[in-house]
Amino acid sequence: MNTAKALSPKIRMAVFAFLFFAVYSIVQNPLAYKNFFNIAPIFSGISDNSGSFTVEEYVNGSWQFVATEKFPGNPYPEYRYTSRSFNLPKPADHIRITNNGDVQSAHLDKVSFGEKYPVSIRDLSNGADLPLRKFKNADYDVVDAHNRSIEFSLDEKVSSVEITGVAENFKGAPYRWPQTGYLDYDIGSNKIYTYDAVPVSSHPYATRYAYFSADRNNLYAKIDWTSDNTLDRDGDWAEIGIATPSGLKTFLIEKNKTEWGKSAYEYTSNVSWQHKTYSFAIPLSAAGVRYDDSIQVQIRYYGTDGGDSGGDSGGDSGGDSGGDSGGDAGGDSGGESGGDSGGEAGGDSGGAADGGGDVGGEDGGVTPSQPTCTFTLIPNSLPAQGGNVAYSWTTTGATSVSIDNGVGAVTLSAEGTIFISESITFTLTAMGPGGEVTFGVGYCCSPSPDMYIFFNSKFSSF
Ligand SMILES: [Ca+2]
Ligand SMILES: [Ca+2]
Repeated sequence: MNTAKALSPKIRMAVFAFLFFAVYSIVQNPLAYKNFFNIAPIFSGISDNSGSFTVEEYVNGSWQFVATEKFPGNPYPEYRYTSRSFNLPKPADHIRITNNGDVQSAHLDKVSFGEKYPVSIRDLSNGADLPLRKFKNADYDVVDAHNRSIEFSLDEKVSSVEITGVAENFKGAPYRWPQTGYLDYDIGSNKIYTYDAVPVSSHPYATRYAYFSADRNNLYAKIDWTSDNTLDRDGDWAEIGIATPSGLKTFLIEKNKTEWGKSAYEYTSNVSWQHKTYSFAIPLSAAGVRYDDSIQVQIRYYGTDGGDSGGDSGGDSGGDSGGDSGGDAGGDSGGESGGDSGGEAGGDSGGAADGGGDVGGEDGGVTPSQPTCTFTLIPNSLPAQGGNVAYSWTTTGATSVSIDNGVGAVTLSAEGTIFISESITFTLTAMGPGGEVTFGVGYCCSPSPDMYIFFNSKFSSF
């Protein structure tokens, strides 16, 4: 089984399910524990965290193999990507660089040919011409190269190519801003918040900004997530949680959830590279708050740009903003695919479980509520040799809960501990009258030396 397959969303969810099952099983039946570890090696391929690019050149009427090399990500504060030079056996004016999907993510930052520049760069997977400027500098302004062949055409022959990029599996957990507690906001004021957590994934480190404002109808928030320089087709999302007397209300934006705003992949004045932004417009009535109220807010973010939730939290810089946070929603989200399982889970804190959180707030009245699933794994990272993990899951609106890959039904909620010693993901599906939700989470990607919690689905409980 190749790594890409092992890490496809379905499989990740499936593995996640295993974890829960395993934990549950240990409590209920020691034999199941054995079964769990009999299954676990299926996913051992995940531990090889870096993927490769293959270079080919067009000579004598056909494509000729030049080399295949790994392009691992580097730890902060190093430059996050890898640079490699390749000599072409024969001078050529067409060069092709391919990632074969051997990992979850691959990006190219710079491709150069000595002093010569390509006249066109084409993504052969869809025939699209790619912007030449993105390849000129190693500046984190990147193009998605995952499972793609990209062809570089020059108007004269060259004898070498230098590639700067990264191919790797996802790492890191969703960010929580602030790490604990809330941001304080007076509805109607213009306020800027900043956040400075270092990505665990190989995304560039940069201060993130959130601009809050409001009018009599809506709360506006533009989140400038400067560190997410990747336009990932699946999995990028941002969520705002507002503390209210009746509990935390959450508002999620991702590809198929645009009720509360839109995402964009754009340039802003805060960093030089293209990156993700999210523009929220949340009706005050939907949040159950009023103009002039003082509220408390949290922000969640995941964009394959993932954090170590044990890290530092962002500060509340509290400046007055110019109020540009209005509804200037960008429009990249049309290019992102769904992968929306609707699942919810608690995050990095033990008390996160709050299965009742309703993301949408679109109460249909007569139709039963979609089930929700909340679960927690603690801690957020494990040493390479593994460690004990506390798990728990709860569901609401579910009449049955199952874990796939032949595991079958489990209880509607459970908790316990389990020893994890390798990268693994678990998937749980909760079914009820209102539908079904699936959620996956696990530990993944242990290049050196730790494993980090990996989520393949958003969670809406704070
Ligand atoms: Ca670049
Ligand atoms: Ca991203």
